[in-house]
Amino acid sequence: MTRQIQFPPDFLWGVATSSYQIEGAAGEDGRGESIWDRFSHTPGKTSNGDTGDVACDHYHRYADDVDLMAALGVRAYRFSVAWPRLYPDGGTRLNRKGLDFYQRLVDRLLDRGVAPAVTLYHWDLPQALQDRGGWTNRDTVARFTHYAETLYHALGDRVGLWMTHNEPWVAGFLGNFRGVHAPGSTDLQSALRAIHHLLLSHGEAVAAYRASGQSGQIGIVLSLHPTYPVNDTQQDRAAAEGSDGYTNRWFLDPVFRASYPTDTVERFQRAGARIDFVEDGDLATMAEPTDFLGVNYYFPRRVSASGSEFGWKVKEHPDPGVPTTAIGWEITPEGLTETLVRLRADYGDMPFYVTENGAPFHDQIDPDGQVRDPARVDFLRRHFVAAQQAIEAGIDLRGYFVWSFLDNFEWAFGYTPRFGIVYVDYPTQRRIPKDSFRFYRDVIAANGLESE
Ligand code: IFM
Repeated sequence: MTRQIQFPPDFLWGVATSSYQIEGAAGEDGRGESIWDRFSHTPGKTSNGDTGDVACDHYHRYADDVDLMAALGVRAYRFSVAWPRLYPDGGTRLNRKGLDFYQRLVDRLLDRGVAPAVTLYHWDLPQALQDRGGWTNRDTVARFTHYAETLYHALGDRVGLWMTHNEPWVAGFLGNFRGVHAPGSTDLQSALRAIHHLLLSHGEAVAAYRASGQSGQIGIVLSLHPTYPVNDTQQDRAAAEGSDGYTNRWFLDPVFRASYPTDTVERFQRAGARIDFVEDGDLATMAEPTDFLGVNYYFPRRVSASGSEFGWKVKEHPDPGVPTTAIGWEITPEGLTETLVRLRADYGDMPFYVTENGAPFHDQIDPDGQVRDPARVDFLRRHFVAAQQAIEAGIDLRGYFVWSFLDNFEWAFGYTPRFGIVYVDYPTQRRIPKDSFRFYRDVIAANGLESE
């Protein structure tokens, strides 16, 4: 039996991207080098040696891209600003041409009836700052606040939705501990220090937004994963709790409780780390009140006890028969509902946005020129239903941003995984809306969908 499900009348349907993944124009108009330029140009760091030098050439094609968003009917577009376009050497010398690009983009969006939603940091730190220690250097916090203030001043009259950081777990742990993202270091102590400064800069940037007198909303975006024990044993349940501390609570607790989770602190200390970077007042700053939480949801983690560094092991491959995306991520829409319900239970009632959700599949152009992506349509349909179930459970979910508008540079995976609802033919830069684009357009137009 099917039934029509509806979303609240002012639900903010959107799409999301980030600067380094789509803009290209890496050396244009005075843009400085970012840590992702350096990392992707280092042999062996990305699939096929792919870089963001050209990406989707959005820097030049933004006007047409915005027109396509308007045709989709989205009410908002979440994009990030490339810090090294504004401050090429990471200091205080503003590169006007870099800022002008975002002025043009915001104007175009508003002209086409799409609300801009700005992420301040989606991982492209100026390399000049990395040369001075990057996020492990406390001074980067002040540099970030200054950069944020420039944007509030320049765009604050037209941008009503701001996000300080995107997924500090990825920037912090994948970039500084696992070494698979920029800047590529592999030291737990550096990662914890970097994360502390990322979260501190979040709090400082929120305070600076309030001080700017702007009346929009500001929050942070976290990548959150429900963690399940592989077996229902005491050991695996403890392992899942440990992994939850590492993945989720290490970020949620500082932002919403002004503390680091004690059990996770102890685990990191047992692995040799020192929590010696917290200064007086830091925890209060990190918990500066925000207007919403942005949730990026992709997949759950299944965890078992092991003798590894922290005492747990995340299952790398789902069991045979469990549906996955093209890069092996388990597809579990109910994990989204569960995440939102858990957040309210543990951190209180607050407005939420799903700031990213989407999936990579092996898309191709059919002989008739169309791109058919039924797996993505099904993925989105089931996750929209999961979001609506959260709303039915009383969660204050305000909007949903599909990742991603365009196929783009998927970091260490390069261009092979395609996440877009618009196919990008990289040799020609032609945009081809996929079936999922039309499906999403219809959902937005109806402000709902049919569910089984
Ligand atoms: O492409 C990334 C994005 O930059 C951050 N969130 C997850 C996406 C898919 O991996």
